[in-house]
Amino acid sequence: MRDTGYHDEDDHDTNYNFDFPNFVAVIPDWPSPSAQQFAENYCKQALQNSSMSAFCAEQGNVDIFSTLSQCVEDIKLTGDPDWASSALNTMEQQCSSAVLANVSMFEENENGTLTPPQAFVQKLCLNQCSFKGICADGECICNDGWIGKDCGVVADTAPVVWDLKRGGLCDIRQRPCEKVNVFGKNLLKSENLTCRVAEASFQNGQWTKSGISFQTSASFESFTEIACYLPPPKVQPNRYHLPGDGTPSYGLYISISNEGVYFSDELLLIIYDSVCQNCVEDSACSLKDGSCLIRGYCFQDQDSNPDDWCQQCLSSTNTSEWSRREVNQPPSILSSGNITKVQSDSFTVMIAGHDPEGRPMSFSASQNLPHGLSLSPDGFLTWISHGPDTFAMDIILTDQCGAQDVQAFTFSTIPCPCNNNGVCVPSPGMPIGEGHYDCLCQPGFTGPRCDINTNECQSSPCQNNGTCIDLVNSFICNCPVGFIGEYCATFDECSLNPCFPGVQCQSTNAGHACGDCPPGYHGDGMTCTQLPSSCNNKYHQMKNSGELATDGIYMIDVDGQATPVYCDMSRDGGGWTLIVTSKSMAGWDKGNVLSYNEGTPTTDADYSILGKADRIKISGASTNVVQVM
Ligand SMILES: [Ca+2]
Ligand SMILES: [Ca+2]
Repeated sequence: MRDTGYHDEDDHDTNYNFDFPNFVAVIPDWPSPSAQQFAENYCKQALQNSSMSAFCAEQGNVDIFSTLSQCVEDIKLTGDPDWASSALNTMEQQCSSAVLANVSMFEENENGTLTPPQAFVQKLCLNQCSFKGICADGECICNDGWIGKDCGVVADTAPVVWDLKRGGLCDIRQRPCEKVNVFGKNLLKSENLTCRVAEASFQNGQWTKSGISFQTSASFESFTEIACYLPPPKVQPNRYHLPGDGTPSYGLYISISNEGVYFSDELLLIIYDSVCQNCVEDSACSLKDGSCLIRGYCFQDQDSNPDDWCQQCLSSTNTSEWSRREVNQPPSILSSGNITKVQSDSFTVMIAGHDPEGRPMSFSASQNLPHGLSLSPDGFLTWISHGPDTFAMDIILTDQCGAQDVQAFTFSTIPCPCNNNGVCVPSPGMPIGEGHYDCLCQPGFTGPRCDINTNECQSSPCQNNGTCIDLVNSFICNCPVGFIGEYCATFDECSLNPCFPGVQCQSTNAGHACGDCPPGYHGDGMTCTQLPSSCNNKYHQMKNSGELATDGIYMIDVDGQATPVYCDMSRDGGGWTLIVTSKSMAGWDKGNVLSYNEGTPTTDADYSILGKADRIKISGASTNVVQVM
């Protein structure tokens, strides 16, 4: 199977334009009267031999005499009796068209379908069997010595060839050169149609077969044209990168055979690369001016070495080897040589470069870079925060062919311009490495450089005429008398002096809380009353204030401590302080006899404040301080 992508077709050729004004048709005379007589006899004989002519004459739809005169005229013009078939074919085509157009002549077959008349169909034979056979049921039966579908080929003879298409030259730049058409005669549409190919090289002034012959497939194009399929061409311009040498041009001897036995003469096909080869039929190919032939591959002047752009074909210098590229512009570094940052910053900046020819480039530094600075070959320069503060070096940009640009670079560190511990951050949208920084301020500061203390009193946060004092990221309210709280929002109940004089007042969300009453006083802090020092004192206080003193528990002051005691206010004039009650013998011991159940004075159960008796007695202002029941 052939590759369907094959395009070695005629449409690759430029059209040939006839030069009409200079074209003059020449109609020849008969060379002799006998030649005219021969032609007339030949054409009559051809008409008689034609299986169709009698049938068509009967139908009356063709002019047999006109066909005869056209036949004679063709032979006169060409001088070749083979042209008799042209007039006969024309006549038969007219006859066929007329018969096939006249449905009334059609016959019904066994399937009931109308078909052209059998008498007509049986007389249709290719090329009138070349007058070398008879037509039977549409097939030629050839005379002895003639073969082929139209009996047009002499049996057991080789085809005769006279030319290859395009003069036997195939330029690999124009077409794939995988096919060549051979012109000739005695060509047979045979299953065994074969081409034979043998490589040739130009030696000792002529093309000589240099390889073995082998057969390739062929296709029948017409009775005068055969297409031969060729092995893959050795001229392959795009394989320079592969090992081994290439082939700029070579020859192929081509011959054809109808049946694979009798081969025609050989015709030479030259396949070549027109980039560096001048080839003409049958001569050696020569090197074109302005080209190079390197390792067997063709290159034009200025062409680059596919493996190394820095080399090119300079035919004026060397046509067989690469020359160093004539013109190579150096690249240039486009970035500024000053790179600046604050100490704390780290960044990667791309150094821009340009090569006029757009060839690959690489960046390098003129010296070893200190820790913290790095430069990649594609121009990415990284400088990290703990790198050097200042540094200077040359940066070199080298193109593929070694041409260079050198630029001095200085790296410098600037102080961070942010005040009050503001943090430097790169300014968004600004080029990196040019010292553009914004400040990220600590809370409480603002301004481009964080030098403005934000006024937190701006919103007048203090209520009730409190005075706001601005601090860093905060404020204090100095509250007027009567108000407390962060915002002076709470009324200060203590300002109304709700507590007993000398008792501490504590403002709370719920109101206020008073502290303990002073020593010698008893109460909740708001109200404190001075305690008597004995029941006797209490008796007289009550008596003096007109109160009725009854027996019961009262608070008295013992050594500055409020202490509950039982006072007998009725017996023997009243004002007796109960010291001991003993109802049982159990429970008493040496340890508790001085103070037994002293918090719960009672006359009904065991109780003792003997340990305090002396002090109560001393403080008692008058008599009857101790009663033991
Ligand atoms: Ca360059
Ligand atoms: Ca502030």
